[in-house]
Amino acid sequence: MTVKIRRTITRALALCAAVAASMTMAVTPAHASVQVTFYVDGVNGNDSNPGTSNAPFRTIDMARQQVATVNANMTGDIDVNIAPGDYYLSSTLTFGPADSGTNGYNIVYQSGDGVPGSVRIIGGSLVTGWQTTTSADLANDLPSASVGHVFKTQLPAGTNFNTLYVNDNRAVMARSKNYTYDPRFPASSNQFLRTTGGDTYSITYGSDLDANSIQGLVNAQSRGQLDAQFVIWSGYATGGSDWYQETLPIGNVDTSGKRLTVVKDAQHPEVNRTHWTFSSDYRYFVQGNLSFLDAPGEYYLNKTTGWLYYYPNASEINPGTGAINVSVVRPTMQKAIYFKGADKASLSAVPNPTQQVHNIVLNG
Ligand SMILES: [Ca+2]
Repeated sequence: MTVKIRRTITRALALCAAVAASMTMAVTPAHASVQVTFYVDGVNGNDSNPGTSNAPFRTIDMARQQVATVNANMTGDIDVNIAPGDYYLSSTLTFGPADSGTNGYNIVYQSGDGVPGSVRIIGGSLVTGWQTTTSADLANDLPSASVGHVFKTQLPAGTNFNTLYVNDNRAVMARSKNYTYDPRFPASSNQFLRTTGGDTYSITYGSDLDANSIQGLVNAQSRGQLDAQFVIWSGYATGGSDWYQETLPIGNVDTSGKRLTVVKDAQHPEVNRTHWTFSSDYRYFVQGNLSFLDAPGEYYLNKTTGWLYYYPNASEINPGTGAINVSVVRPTMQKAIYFKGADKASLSAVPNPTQQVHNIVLNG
């Protein structure tokens, strides 16, 4: 029966379902009597509702708050049935000691339909408002061949994230050379550039870094919007050590010396200082500049202006309207769910169980 149900869920959810199923087996005790059940429905609910099946809450956090008003002396489990769907959090869902079960009973947060993976709690927000790029974007260093193919949308200025999810997969930060994937050699088959020299804080580039990419870096620097990085296989200069890679923010572009220098902190010279001294023939690529955005699957976020650019694959375009047709999620927090007990009085103090988080079950 379980297998049959799972076939109805999408491939993207399969991993979540598998993880949730294993969690369920590991942590769910024999179900005790139920003291009360609250209901959450992210579409039809309202946080001013009482949280009944006919009048559910909208958010999981409101259910958490209500649970904390009735869990002081529990007479059975408290269930929170969450309707299937995506729950985009506006802030980290945090459980403290006061959210714990008491008298040995559990607070059980579970998918309302009992199908593992049908409820997805997402620490990000949907990106909408896409528009096509035009020749006007050439002034922002969009490559001319990408005009019209790349879409863009305005996020709040100062928005800062380092990964983007498109249809549940991580998109590629715009880079040069372009990303290629070979399952036989997932790291070493990537296209790369080669350094011509360097030291512990910088590398020098050769003619394999194209003029358009260099110009894009220079322009970003002159605008005060340089947020690119170089990613370097720093273990050995030639071959080997594909597992050893560093991503270093570029603080200065010097075209006369053909040098990319990392962001340095005078008070903390260890920051961004590589473990090895760079020299010639190190493999690397650069990422994080609009001038690098020339391949489907790449994105670029200008962290100063908040403009986000994405180059969709052909399958991500509505053939009838030409509009972009993807689910894009940007991370908005580092932690989606957080179980936070009180700090101990000192490192050697014995933990106080009443100040720990306990008897909370996430089921499915
Ligand atoms: Ca590229």
